[in-house]
Amino acid sequence: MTTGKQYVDSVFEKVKAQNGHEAEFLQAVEEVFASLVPVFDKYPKYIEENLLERLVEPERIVSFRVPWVDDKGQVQVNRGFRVQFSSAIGPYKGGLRFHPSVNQSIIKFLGFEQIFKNSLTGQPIGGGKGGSNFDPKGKSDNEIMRFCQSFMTELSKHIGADTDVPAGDIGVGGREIGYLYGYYKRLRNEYTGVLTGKGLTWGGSLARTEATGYGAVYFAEQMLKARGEDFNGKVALVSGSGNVAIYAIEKLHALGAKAVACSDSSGFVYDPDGIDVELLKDLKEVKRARIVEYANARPNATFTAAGEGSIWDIKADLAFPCATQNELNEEQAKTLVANGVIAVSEGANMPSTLEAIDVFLNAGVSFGPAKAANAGGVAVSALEMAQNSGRTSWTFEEVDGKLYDIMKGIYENSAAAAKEFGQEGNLVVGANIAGFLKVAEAMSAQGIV
Ligand code: NDP
Ligand code: 2IT
Repeated sequence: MTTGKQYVDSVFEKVKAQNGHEAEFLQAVEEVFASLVPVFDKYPKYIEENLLERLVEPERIVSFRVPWVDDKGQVQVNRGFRVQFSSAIGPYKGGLRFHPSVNQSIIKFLGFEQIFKNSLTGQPIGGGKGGSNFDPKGKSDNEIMRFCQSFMTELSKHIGADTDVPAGDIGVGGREIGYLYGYYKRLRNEYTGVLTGKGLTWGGSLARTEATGYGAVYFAEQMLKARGEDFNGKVALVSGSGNVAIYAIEKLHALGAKAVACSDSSGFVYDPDGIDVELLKDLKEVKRARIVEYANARPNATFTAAGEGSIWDIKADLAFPCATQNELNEEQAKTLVANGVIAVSEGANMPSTLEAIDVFLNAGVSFGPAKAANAGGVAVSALEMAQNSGRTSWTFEEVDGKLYDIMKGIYENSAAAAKEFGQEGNLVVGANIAGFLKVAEAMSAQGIV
């Protein structure tokens, strides 16, 4: 009889052979696969159904040309993607990322993670992701609009409120969702919940903007509670200064912690008085400024340029990596541990390297993996879909209350799965298993598709 380990290893060998050049995708797959070995020992029928090899192959990948004209009249070309990874438990759901680093490996890793994350939310949403290597930095609003319209011209052929519902991610916020939505509506003559993260006057949900950051803090609150701790007086580091970081900082302050640092790709700021969230919002959401401007505006804040130091060198109790993948490595994890960090909650997708995760787990740090800790954003996206379908809208308190309950539920289910499969306290294993089981049951019931 094939053991769980033999099966998982053999599928991983095939995945490596076929996707050897996709480093980020392989990293995400390796972490999940390692967790699932005991699941296949317990449910050998999933081996017979070759469920893992089916799950790790995207149902569909669309890659397309995005031509657009810049303000100088020059023709530009970017590459667009949509990876429709798994529709086992609902329509494909996941964000769009606009960043020069975007390639098929990045979108596949994000889409793969999204399957398990979306399952963990308890909402009926499958996994997908998309984006482009377009760089929004320094572009005018008109250039952004023309790019979004060209991108949607092709994307519109593949999405739909019951098929695939994109949202934002790095480089895609309210402005971009607006341009994308307007163009979808024009092309289709349909007013439908085809995107989430919409504005409040045209079908958006209250608390969606805040959801990912707030959710990562609600998740951390559960981890702290399990150790008999709370946020009072705790010092936190939050990397990034975009959508996720800003609202993580806001909620940390509301719950009694003090976030003293944040960053962007140019460097980080340290503000011993606590990050001024209103100033940060004005600089990042309104002025689209660089983070050095924060330090220029605050008497005690300092700026350190990227490459001249790391945000993770600052002494703190809590760390919230909220910028991008692989932004926290083994050495930095060791520094955080040496400086007394007790909990890490991943607001970004795959921000910690596999080696960094091992450092945290071995040191007894409470570690909230991305697919659990940052699931609040997509969870509220699913609530936005529900409101759109019901042609209704809920209050901020109602949505925030549901978000809180969902994050608490994800923590509890992940902790319970870890315990059941012999890895108590390991939320990486717990989240992977809990997310997988629901998808596996659905796939098994639906036959070989
Ligand atoms: P934003 O575009 O709003 O902000 C991204 C932030 O991360 C910016 O401060 C950006 O700095 C920084 N950043 C991006 N790429 C890099 C890089 N290569 N090196 C250093 N810094 C970088 O994105 P979000 O806040 O929405 O997303 C942040 C993370 O959270 C991503 O991993 C995303 O996938 C994840 N996430 C987002 C959700 C959402 O609802 N928005 C939901 C769940 C996860 P700069 O401006 O200099 O590029
Ligand atoms: O990574 C993510 O979960 C997101 N970028 C949010 C996806 C969504 O559909 O709201």
